[in-house]
Amino acid sequence: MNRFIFHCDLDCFFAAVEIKDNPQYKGKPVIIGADPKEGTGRGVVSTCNYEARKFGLHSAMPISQAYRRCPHGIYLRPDGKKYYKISKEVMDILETYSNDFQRVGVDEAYLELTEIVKNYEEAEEIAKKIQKEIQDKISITISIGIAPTKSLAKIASDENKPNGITVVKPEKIHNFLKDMDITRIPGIGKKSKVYYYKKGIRKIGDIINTPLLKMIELFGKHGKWIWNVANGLDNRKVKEFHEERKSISAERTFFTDTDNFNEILSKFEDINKKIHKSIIKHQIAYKTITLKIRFEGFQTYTRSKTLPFHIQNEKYVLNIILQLFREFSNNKKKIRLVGIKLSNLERTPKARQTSLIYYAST
Ligand code: TTP
Ligand code: MG
Repeated sequence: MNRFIFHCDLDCFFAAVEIKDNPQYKGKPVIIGADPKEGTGRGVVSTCNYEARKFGLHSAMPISQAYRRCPHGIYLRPDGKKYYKISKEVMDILETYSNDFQRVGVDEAYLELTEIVKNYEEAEEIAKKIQKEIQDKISITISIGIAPTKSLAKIASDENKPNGITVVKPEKIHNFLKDMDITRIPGIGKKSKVYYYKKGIRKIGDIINTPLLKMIELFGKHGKWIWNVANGLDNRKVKEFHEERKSISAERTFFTDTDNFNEILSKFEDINKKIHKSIIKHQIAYKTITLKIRFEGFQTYTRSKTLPFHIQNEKYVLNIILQLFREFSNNKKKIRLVGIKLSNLERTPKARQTSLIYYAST
């Protein structure tokens, strides 16, 4: 089945926000980063707009070097809070285009529209709508790559920046990739490139023309992965939270150590509510529930229960926590901190809203 995956990446993000807030900077080179101190400053460029890139400036370049190349540029310090707020506004818009949404960084996200559009033409129309909505509401531009896999969509969004849309149909993958330098594949940086270059692999076409077994023999697991990427074989799903995320947890320290059960119960309820807000928002289910408890004197214990399958049920978690807590009820010491952790996560819109009755016997 054909998949329609979008990778959306804002253009020169930090700089774009500053230009939107200060229209007088438009058309001038704008550099966000450390203070250049007229060429003697330390630190690096965070990002710069496309006008500044014409002078060879780029992210991570020493700010002193940037200043030498472009002394007439507008140099600004980054304002993380402001960028985070705008990032959230953009993500809130993107999220409305599909349930399969995954934010991957401050300015990039994947969307899967496989069940929403019928062909790449329709997909492109939606990409135009996304660009327009972000331009109209937030006044910044975004580039979008559309392809049958996540890795190809990411390569595509970078192809036609700024404000570009690049569509890679399955039958065009080979043509699209063959002349690109291998560093266009996410995960091949300046260091690993040297390794591939030495063996004569410079263009993505060289990967496509090398048999898979040869790639594995030469480069091991990583060789296999990039061979798959280059051949359009990457079946990773678009998830709502980072694949690396292993657990969701929260803990609270009491203002003064306590052995008052009602106080302890109310803390568990608070923590549980907080965690479930995020659990529900991101449609995550969990299998393992862990209680953490710290007594005065800092002895800390954890106790877990793993269920037979994934659930999403706030009341049930509280019951398990109280069950696990019973073991400590005779402890004479006062409690300093309590926490709850949910792990063994799975992203699922169908997270089972199980009833307590079902679990009454477990
Ligand atoms: P990127 O998406 O890599 O860069 P960009 O949005 O500025 O430019 P492009 O149009 O090529 O996408 O990173 C997003 C933001 O992250 C960027 O605006 C600033 C920040 N950043 C750094 O602070 N340091 C870095 O080295 C990089 C790469 C990014
Ligand atoms: Mg970007």
